[in-house]
Amino acid sequence: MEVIEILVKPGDTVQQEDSIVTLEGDKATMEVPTTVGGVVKEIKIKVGDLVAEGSVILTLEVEGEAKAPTNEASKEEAKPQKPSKANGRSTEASVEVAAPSGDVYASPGVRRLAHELGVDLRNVGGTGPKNRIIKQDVFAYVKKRLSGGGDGLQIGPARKVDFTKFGEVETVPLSKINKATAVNVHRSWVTIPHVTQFDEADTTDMEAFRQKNKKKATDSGYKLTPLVFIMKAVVGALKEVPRFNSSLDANGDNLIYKKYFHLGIAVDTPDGLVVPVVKDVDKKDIYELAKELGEISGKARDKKLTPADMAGSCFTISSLGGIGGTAFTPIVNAPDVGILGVSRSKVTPVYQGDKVVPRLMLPLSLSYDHRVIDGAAAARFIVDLSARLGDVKGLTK
Ligand code: CAO
Repeated sequence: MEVIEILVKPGDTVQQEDSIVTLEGDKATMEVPTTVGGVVKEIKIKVGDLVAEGSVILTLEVEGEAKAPTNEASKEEAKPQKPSKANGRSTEASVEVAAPSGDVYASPGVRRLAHELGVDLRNVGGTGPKNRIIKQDVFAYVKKRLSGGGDGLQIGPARKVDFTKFGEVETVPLSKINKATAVNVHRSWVTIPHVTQFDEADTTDMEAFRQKNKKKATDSGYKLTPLVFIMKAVVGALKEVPRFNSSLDANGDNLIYKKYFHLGIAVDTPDGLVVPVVKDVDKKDIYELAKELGEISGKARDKKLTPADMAGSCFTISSLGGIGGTAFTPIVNAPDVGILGVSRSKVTPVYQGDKVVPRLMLPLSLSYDHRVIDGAAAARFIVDLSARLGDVKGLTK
């Protein structure tokens, strides 16, 4: 902060809270008040000087014992200097007045009030002279917070637009499923800090196995798709990184680790997205899973899923691989803490040593709740998952 004006001179008498100097920082100009009254003895700075928090600005002769730091932002004790008995005062002392923190522009009284109320003044807008924060600003801030208002979540109402002004339209009511999805994804989106980690798994061997064995499934009336291999691989990764198989309790104080492996599977239906749950995936082989997946996705499309069919997921898979796309950022299906997005696999030239070979690479997008999962754990999870998808023997034994 640069000193741009000195408002007092030696010999002046100042009262507590009188401005003594004007400083200019990056964002604002601030008048620095003195926290004690007295007679200005010596000015320690000049216009153009750069000062930091705690720099001594001037010394004051004060009546009585100098005891407190003269500015709250300076945490150093002001030391009495050469007490004298001049002017008939019983005790006199000198104190140093120091520069405050440049972050906020507020008097010591306001800082004290904010401290007592637990308010971070950096979040409070100042309405006093030169944007100085005054007591009313602190009270207004507290009132707003108590009434549920927060700076970050203050979203204005949706704008009403008359689309017919621009062309022909058709209005169709949202389905119940659409509305329920909207509530759930919105809640997750605003309450969960999401991060998405990407990777690619080499599924060449897995696809060879699938092609060789898919007739076995179709003969029995169901389809063997990559998804069931992915489900098995996810269970392996959940066992390897158990934090992904947990949920935060309602208070956010505890993590609940699950010892079962139930996977939510996002299913696209004409009425919208539903997420039935395949239970105990660890105990079923790929053919059993393929059969069950066929049954629950059929039930979903026929609107026959019960609430019990959709309860109890540990982790969710959203597969868009049958449709296309290279990657996406799925929204965590709370109270799960992770969700795997699967996109369409593609034959890709891959270096193996010095050779470039065609490999079938499967894109994976892992979104997670960053309150629970650290980036390193997520990277470990996706690396483990990719390795499992590259080892078809491990998935089918
Ligand atoms: N890469 C390449 N091909 C893939 C693939 C992938 N990742 N995933 C599936 N395929 C293929 C399948 O093998 C199948 O081809 P074949 O018949 O030749 O074997 C074809 O694509 C269609 O598969 P599918 O979609 O019918 O079956 P599935 O087991 O992959 O998926 C289900 C089942 C229910 C998950 C899926 O039908 C569905 O609804 N997906 C949409 C989920 C969704 O909407 N997610 C978004 C939610 S918002 O996050």
